Amino acid sequence: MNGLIKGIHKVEVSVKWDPSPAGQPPTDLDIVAATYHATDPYGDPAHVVHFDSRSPDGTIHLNRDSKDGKGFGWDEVLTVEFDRIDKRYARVVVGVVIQQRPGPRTFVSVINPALLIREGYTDLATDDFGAVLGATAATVAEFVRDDSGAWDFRPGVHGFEDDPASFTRVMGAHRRP
Ligand SMILES: [Ca+2]
Repeated sequence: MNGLIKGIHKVEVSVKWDPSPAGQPPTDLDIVAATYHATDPYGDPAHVVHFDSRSPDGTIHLNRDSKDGKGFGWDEVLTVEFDRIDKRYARVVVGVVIQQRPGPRTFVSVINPALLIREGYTDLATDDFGAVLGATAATVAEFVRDDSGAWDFRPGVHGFEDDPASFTRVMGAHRRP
């Protein structure tokens, strides 16, 4: 499940993890997404979507948010409706950030993290973040509009080890081929 997948219409990006052990600070992961202009696909994001900030056109939104990983099923779910994204935009990058409050944390201390990207009932990609244990954040999906106007999905988890406060600003360039 690691090659290019062509002709994407609507996807769900889901993340789950287990809560911190009793007595320890909560573990909080956040799904974020950024949209990029066709004229500058690796530059600054046109807009960044997180739980408190859906995309202005409503094509990207977080359906579910968790601050601690408690509860059953997927803790955070982001939906992207590619067929409705304006032609001005040609690229969408999705990432997962670990909150660094109250203390620094990387994936090595997140219990049982899991990623699922699917379209309808078809799983497009899964991951356990095992290759990015030292990262504070990671890009987990890249979607690019091709010359025909169709959207392609490029899977792959790429770790980011700097201060995640800067992650959403640079995560587009982070996946430059
Ligand atoms: Ca969260």
